Amino acid sequence: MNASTASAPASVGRRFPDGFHWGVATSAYQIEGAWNEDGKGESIWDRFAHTPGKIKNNDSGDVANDHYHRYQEDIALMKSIGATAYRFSIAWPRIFPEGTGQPNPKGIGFYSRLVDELLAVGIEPFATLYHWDLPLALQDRYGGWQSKETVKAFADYAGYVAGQLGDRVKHFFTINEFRSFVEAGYRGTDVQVGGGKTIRLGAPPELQLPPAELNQVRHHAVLGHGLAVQAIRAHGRADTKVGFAENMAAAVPAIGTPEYVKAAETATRELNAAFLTVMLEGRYTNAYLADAGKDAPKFTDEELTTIGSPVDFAGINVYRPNVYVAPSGQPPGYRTIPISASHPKMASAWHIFDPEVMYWAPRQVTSLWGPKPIFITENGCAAADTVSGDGNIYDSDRVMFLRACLSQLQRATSEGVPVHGYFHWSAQDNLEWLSGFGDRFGLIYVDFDTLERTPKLSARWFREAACQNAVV
Ligand code: GBH
Repeated sequence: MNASTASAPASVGRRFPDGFHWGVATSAYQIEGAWNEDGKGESIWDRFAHTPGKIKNNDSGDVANDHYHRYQEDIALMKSIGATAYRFSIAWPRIFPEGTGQPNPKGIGFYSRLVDELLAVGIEPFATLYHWDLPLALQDRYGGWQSKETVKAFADYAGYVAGQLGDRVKHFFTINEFRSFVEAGYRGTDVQVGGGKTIRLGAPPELQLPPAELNQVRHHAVLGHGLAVQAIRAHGRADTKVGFAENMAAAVPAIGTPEYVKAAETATRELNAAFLTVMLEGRYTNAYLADAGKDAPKFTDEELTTIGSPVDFAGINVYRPNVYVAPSGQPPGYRTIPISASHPKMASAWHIFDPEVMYWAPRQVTSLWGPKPIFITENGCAAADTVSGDGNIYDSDRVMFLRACLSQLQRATSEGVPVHGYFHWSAQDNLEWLSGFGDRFGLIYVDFDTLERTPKLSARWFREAACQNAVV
């Protein structure tokens, strides 16, 4: 090796396309606190968290990161770690405390100030309209997403927000993780964690619906998305862009040959039939309808057209492979391979580790549904972060995870897969739903006694990568 090669930056040749967004992501309930301030209504998560025993250590989002009061400090921190984009969510019950009716000016006022502050420091705002904190009134009155009343209320709320913020927010995500909130809230999800073991995830409203009713809730969720797309287009501006942020079930080919790759694409299309696939195709797959039989959702052609309303981009949250796939001569043309008991994992029980999913997931979205812009709306991991004697948090496992995942994402962009940005989950440690404050996902460490924030080693990595627009 000559001197000039030895001193060349390691990132040469591993760059992302020009204009790539380096973002961080959060959600309202997980960081804001101020759960009953400035006229905010109660959400299903407020009620759930206030019920003893539901969340680990009885933690709640009552105060959380107190971001509602510290948003300026938090934006300055994001800037300091190199973020050029920020994906936040809007708490529906701040805007419409009862889900419908008169908007609460103080609610929209908070997000308006947040957006102004982001733009002032040069961070591009990306807003998610639904990250699971449904107004409790809609749950109590209509059974939440079991009813089309909730679907309609969501579209009205989405249109209102687009009208208020559309002059400054150019990218809206309708709903975060259809698959997660529907399956955990209305079915009670079993997740494969390797070695044939499963864990059960839950969420409000904690229902275990029979198949026909469950399929109807799934249908209402994507219908809500479609109506919201239309409402956002009607009330936004000419340059408003809209899409979804879905936790797609990702099928990874066990071996990288054309037969396996094809089988994995087929699997991804079918495993996402009720959510991603119907939103991008405007139809349910034949296999989905045949499998559901008499329990298939009730729908009209017009509803399918609404669900398939053209989006400007596809947002995908990518954490883990859901299945490994091999080809099969029998329908459906693929078979799934069990995940080994000793498969590498990150700290969360569900978090099977395989960075290749960051290559296959966006590639499959492109090969199955054509070259539309893609955002990785979430990727990240929990880690056992501790503050060391010198005050630093050396999260070397998260750095490993980031470098591995972004190497695979860069592989995808270098082959022409149109990924326009990456949002790390999360900007800061926050309320990890049922796991409370124990599962830390942040680039920035939060001491939940003092609320002091400290960037971790991974934040340093992120800043370098963002600055060089490359894997470092
Ligand atoms: C995301 O999903 C959320 O959007 C975010 O709020 C959360 O804090 C973050 O991830 C970290 O957990 O998807 O089939 O592999 C949250 C919950 C949904 C992640 C279910 C684990 C396991 C089943 N998740 N998932 S699967």
